Amino acid sequence: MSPSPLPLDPRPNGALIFCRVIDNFGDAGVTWRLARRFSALGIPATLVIDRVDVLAKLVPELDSPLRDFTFEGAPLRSVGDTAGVTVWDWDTFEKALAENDPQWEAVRLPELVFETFGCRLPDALEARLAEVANSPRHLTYNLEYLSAETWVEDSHNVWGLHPRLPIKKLWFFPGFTDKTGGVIIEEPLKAEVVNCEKTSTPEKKQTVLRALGLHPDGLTFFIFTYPENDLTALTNHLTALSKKHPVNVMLAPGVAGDTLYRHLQSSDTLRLRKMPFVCQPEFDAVLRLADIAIIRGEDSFVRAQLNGKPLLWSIYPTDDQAHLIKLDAWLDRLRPLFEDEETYRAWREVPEAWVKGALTESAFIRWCEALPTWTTIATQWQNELFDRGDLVLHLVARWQQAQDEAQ
Ligand code: TRH
Repeated sequence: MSPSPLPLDPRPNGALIFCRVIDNFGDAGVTWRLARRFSALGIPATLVIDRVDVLAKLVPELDSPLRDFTFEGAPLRSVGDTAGVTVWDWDTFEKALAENDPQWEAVRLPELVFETFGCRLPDALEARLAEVANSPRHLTYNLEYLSAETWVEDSHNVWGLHPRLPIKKLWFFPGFTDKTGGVIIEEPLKAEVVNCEKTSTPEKKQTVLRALGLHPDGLTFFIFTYPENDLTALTNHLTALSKKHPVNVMLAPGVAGDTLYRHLQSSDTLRLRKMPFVCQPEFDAVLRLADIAIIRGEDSFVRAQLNGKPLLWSIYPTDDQAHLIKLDAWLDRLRPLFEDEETYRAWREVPEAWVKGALTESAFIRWCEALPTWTTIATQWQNELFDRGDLVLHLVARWQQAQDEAQ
């Protein structure tokens, strides 16, 4: 994929994105971001999701009386900075489609369709896709989970056939190399990051930290993690660190955040702040305020990297231990940024130990004290991600390529 900015003409006439929420916020978070990005590029986006209630946590506009319309059979239109994205409840959409409801006709079959994370498209939609199977203007993607593993490059941009119908789906993998689709990078984010670098001063940061009740010169953590992580050890290590340096901890809402809050509340050396659940653009701003992110999932993990933050990745633990392989693959990807093996080892041992529940106090404190080095690496990595380009522009470029091939 070309890392250069891509012209948007010709442009697809719309994107229809399907999402089933497995658990947590990741599926909703990624597909919402995807829809917003299409919309911002002037490509009307529709998100069909089976858990509007989960999405509503990320999009407070959905958590309004308007939301009821979803359950009465009408599409729910979003407002504010979400303008342009139409959200449908999955069952309502499927019913409207199967019954040939005029509301469905209002949506029409846009030229880009997304099955995300193997969620399976509704049968009635696949029947419609079969009707346009010979039109190069229609492209159906199967957008997969993010992984830094090497096999992803071979599976990216590969066609898959439908077992019964004459339709093809293009497997598209987000990723960290030029042979993958990259990650979602909004234009405003890049502008905000550059602006923050240009205009941020220690005094401005101190003012914000003070306003939040935090130490103006504290080493500031943002923590969004899982209850499965070793929160007792983290409590002890943060407390020990705060006896040597001023420490601030901003806690994301949730079970792990509540537990850490209870544990850390009694510390008189550390400043603590429970954060509210904020919308996605504000989530970036919170990350930028932090010096270190202890971050989970897939989308938050990417945001910490795009905002140039050193991080400990609380990758979602799975019983088959596949998460350790995924973590290793990501840690491997950053090796070229380090000048020598010793520094690289010192960096990588801490995220590995954190996920395995084996992080010692001394290793944690050493790692935090080496923060300037990790920040330099995180900034280089951030620039590499920016240079590799935005996933949505790559998706559009692939559709444009299909138009060229058809001529
Ligand atoms: O919620 P998650 O843990 O989701 C994860 C991932 O999807 C993972 O791949 C999956 O296997 C697992 O669930 C089951 O973490 P994630 O992916 O970071 O999603 C959180 C979303 O919530 C992300 O879009 C950022 C957003 N968010 C906000 O917008 N504001 C907030 O205040 C917070 C805390 C999160």
